[in-house]
Amino acid sequence: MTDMGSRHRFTFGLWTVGNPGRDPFGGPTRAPVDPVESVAKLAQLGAWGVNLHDEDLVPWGSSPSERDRIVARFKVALGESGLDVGMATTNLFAHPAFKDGAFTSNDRRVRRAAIGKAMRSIDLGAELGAEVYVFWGGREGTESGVAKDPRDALERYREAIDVLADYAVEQGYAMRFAIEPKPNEPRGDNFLPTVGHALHFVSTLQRPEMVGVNPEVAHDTMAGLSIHHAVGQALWAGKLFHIDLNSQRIGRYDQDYRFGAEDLKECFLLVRLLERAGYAGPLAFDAHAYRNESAEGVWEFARGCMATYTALAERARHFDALPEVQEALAAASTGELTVTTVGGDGAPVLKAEADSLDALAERGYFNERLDQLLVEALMGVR
Ligand code: GLT
Ligand code: MN
Ligand code: MN
Repeated sequence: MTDMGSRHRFTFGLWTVGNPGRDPFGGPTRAPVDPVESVAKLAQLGAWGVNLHDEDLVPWGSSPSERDRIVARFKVALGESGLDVGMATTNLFAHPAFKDGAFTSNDRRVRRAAIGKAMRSIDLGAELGAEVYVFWGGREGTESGVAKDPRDALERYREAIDVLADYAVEQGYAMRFAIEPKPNEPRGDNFLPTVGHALHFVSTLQRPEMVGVNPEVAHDTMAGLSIHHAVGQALWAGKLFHIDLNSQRIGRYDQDYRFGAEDLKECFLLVRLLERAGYAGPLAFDAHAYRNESAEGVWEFARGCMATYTALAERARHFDALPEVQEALAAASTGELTVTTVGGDGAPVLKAEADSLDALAERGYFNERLDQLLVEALMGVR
């Protein structure tokens, strides 16, 4: 925990440490937390910054003067604590008008109001210095698939992001956008359910260079997918602009547990990948404390997220420095995957090499040894 916060830019959403423990079966179990208190507490714990929805800071229905007073007070808190704002986003899911979607609502008036709300929120993000602006399509989706042709919905989604990207550029804001995929919840089926869907969507935009993705561990895990592979593809595409870290069991509701609370092996692979890739963007914890925790447990949760990431980064460095791991990686031919396959050879040469398949089938890849080394390094017994 010694270098916590010095090298890694850890951030927490105001909605994460401020989560009052409400769930579909019961009301809050914790009192609301003042964002100013969250900022002070997170700074003490070694975080680098905070993230927010418009409504996490400025309650819906506030007058313009109340808004200005709240934002001014929050800026003072940021200044005093030394925390930055990593990412900002718009709440396009809580208001009942968004029950059929925001950018993809069938009602054109709702779509226009949603774009207007996002514009106001982008102004707030810019005022607070957010470097990334996230779009999580909370209510963009369906329960009854017959009600929306997905092609029309995606066209309207694309139109909204194009308009908002133009808006941000016209205002001279430096922020980049990141699309956050999720397979389901709160809708029966969400649009842009996976990192792959989002990456393709970005390639259809008018300003594709300005828009990347914000993968979340829990969201790919809900669908039974590998977050390690999803983030790998986002990095490979040059599109990892932001990341939401937490934990989740496959096939459950959106659990948003403390990072590392589940599937430590996948967390290890993810952290090792981020560290080796030199990812320098914010490391956002989008999770919350268990519902049975009191206020004190919230800060234990926050400390745990950062401690686990830091420890996994250390374990990853340790793992790669072990001579037996280097030997096992060589035995698995891991490095050979970086060598170009064809290397200028023509079709006759490649066709002739098809005859070598029977002989090639005999080799082993020694993955058992390699994977056991990973498990032992992770357990700290090696
Ligand atoms: C909400 C959601 C998250 C998103 C947040 C941004 S809000 O908590 O479950 O995954 O990142 O809108
Ligand atoms: Mn998230
Ligand atoms: Mn989530």
